[in-house]
Formats: sequence, structure tokens, C-alpha cells
Amino acid sequence: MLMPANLTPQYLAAEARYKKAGTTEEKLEALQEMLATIPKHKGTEKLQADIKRRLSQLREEAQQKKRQKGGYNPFHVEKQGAGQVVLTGFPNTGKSALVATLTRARVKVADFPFTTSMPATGMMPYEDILIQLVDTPPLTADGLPPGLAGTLRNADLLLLCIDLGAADCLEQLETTVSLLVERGIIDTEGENPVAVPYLVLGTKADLPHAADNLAILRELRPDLEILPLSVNDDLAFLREKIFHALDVIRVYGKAPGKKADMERPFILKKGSTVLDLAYQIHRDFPQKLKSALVWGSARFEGQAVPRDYLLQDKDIVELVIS
Ligand SMILES: Nc1nc2c(ncn2[C@@H]2O[C@H](COP(=O)(O)OP(=O)(O)OP(=O)(O)O)[C@@H](O)[C@H]2O)c(=O)[nH]1
Ligand SMILES: [Mg+2]
Repeated sequence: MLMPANLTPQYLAAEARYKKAGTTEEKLEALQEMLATIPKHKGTEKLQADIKRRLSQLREEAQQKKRQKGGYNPFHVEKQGAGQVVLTGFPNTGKSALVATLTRARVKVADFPFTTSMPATGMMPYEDILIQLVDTPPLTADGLPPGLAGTLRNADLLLLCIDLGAADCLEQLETTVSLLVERGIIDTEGENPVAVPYLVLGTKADLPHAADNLAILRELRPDLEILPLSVNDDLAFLREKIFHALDVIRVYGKAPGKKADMERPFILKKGSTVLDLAYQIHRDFPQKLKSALVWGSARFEGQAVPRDYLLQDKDIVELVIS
């Protein structure tokens, strides 16, 4: 990621708090501090603009929430599982078919546009965890349907679906990407710290012309990595891609003298420490935490490690409290 020069520790701390923030209030507070502490010079202009835009969008969302307090918003999708992955793209590009194939959700798939009118969710198994997939109504050259921007912005990962069998696949790709960039939802240049990560999927790769279309898209947009796929294929590689793009690790808890609980791993952001794990288990835990024993990434099995030890995917951890 391109980092503008001279970001202060205060700014970076506020940004870290923003990324961890659970509520709108926490996010607003952290963003305000980011804006207050960001060095004001030419190199940070774009970043300042991004923060301001995000602030006004969040304020708007907070207002909207207040207005419809008690009301039900189908575009607000409660997060579940190891991460929330939202599919988006033009009508008829195979979003619902993918959700139906990867999960047990019974979403409507049909050979005409605008089949899906409301978000719908399903849980996708990956190894020993479940990842939430969200099917959504389509976007078009006219823009996003009302409410969808919030759903996309709140996602942990976006899947941009481009129909490789369609004559307008280049327009689909250009429009989908630019609509999301304009709204500050994704970022193709690595400058927006609050952008949502994304993968570009070339759907219906089994159709005639799909291979030719893919070659054209790749030639015209070498900056975008396009993953061709078909719902008729084995999609194990896609599950794996999604897990890695979520940038999380699984950690298994172990109580002293007992076997590790391998059934329900904790899900942590990559780069998390023993202390982060303690915090996730209970807010009061970090105060009592002395050290931890780690099986997996540590040099020895059951090695004692400090609180700031960097955990790895599939580590087993026993917390030692005083
Ligand atoms: N050949 C082929 N057809 C596919 C594939 N995926 C989806 N389709 C077909 O494409 C059509 C549209 O699929 P949907 O999943 O309903 O598309 P959608 O993106 O959800 O459409 P909207 O809800 O209108 O936005 C259906 O007829 C699907 O059977 C694929 O991999 N290969
Ligand atoms: Mg659909």
C-alpha cells in the first residue's frame, strides 16, 4: 500500500482504532481523530478527502438509522461466521447461482435480469469454518440500487462478478469498478485505507466466447486480476481464495490440563497477538493475562510466549492468567 509520508503515531493509532471499531460511534470518533492528526500537506490531500467522505457517509448512515429506529432495513446484513463476503455486479451475471452453489441458501437463479431484489445470505463451509456470503440485487450503468452502498461498504470482502459470456463484459468490468471507486467503496490504487478488499470473478467461463472475452479483458485491464470460473466447476480454489483474501487466522483455545477445542476456532485479523486473542475472549481478560503457551507456530510445542507474540493460522493457545 502506498503510504503518504510523515503520518504521525497519533494518526496511525487513530487509524488502527478505526479498523477495530465495532460501532458507528467508535468509527466516527476515530475518523475525526484521524482527520485532526493527519499532517496537512499535498501528499495527504487524497487521504484527507477520503476521510472526509467517509465521515459524511457515516454521519448520514447514523442519521438514517436514527430515523428508522425500530424499523427493519433489509440492506443491513448482520455479520456471521469468519467474515462477510458480498457479491455484486451487473444483472444476470451469476451472483445468485454462485451463492447457491457455495452455500445451502435457496436463492432464486433465473435467466433474466433483476431476479434478486433484496440481499440474501448463506454460509459457505471452508475447512473447519463458515464464511458468510451475501447475494445482492444488481448494480447497473445507472448506479447502485438504494441501500446497496451501505451493504457493500460494510463487507469484509467484495466479489465483483463479470459475465464472461456476455457481449458487454468489458463495460460491466469498467462500470462496476468505477462505480465502486467513485463511492470510495473500493480502491484500485492502494491509497484509501478504508477501502474494502475485493476479488474480480469472471463468471460463466464455460460459455462460448468466454475464453476470448477473458483474454480481451486481461489485455485492456492488466491492473485487475480476473479469476475465471463456472458454477459447473469444482470451486475449492475459490473458497480458498476467499479465505485468504479475508486476511484472518484461526486460533484454537485450550484450557489448562484439557484438550484444545478444535471445534470452534477464534477468528482474528492476520497480525493479531496473544493480547488480541485475550481481548476477544473477554474485555477484562487482558488485565489478568501474564503469558501464553502456544502449539503450532512456536519453536517448541507448548512454548511460553509473551503477550505481544504474533499468532499464526491454526495455532493452539493456552492463556496463562495471574
Ligand atoms: N453457463 C453458465 N450459466 C450460468 C453460470 N452461472 C450462472 N449461470 C446462469 O446465468 C443466469 C443468471 O444467473 P443468476 O445467478 O440468477 O444471476 P444474478 O447475477 O443473480 O442476476 P440478478 O439477480 O438479476 O442480478 C441463470 O440462467 C444461470 O443459470 C455459469 O457458471 N455457467
Ligand atoms: Mg440474483
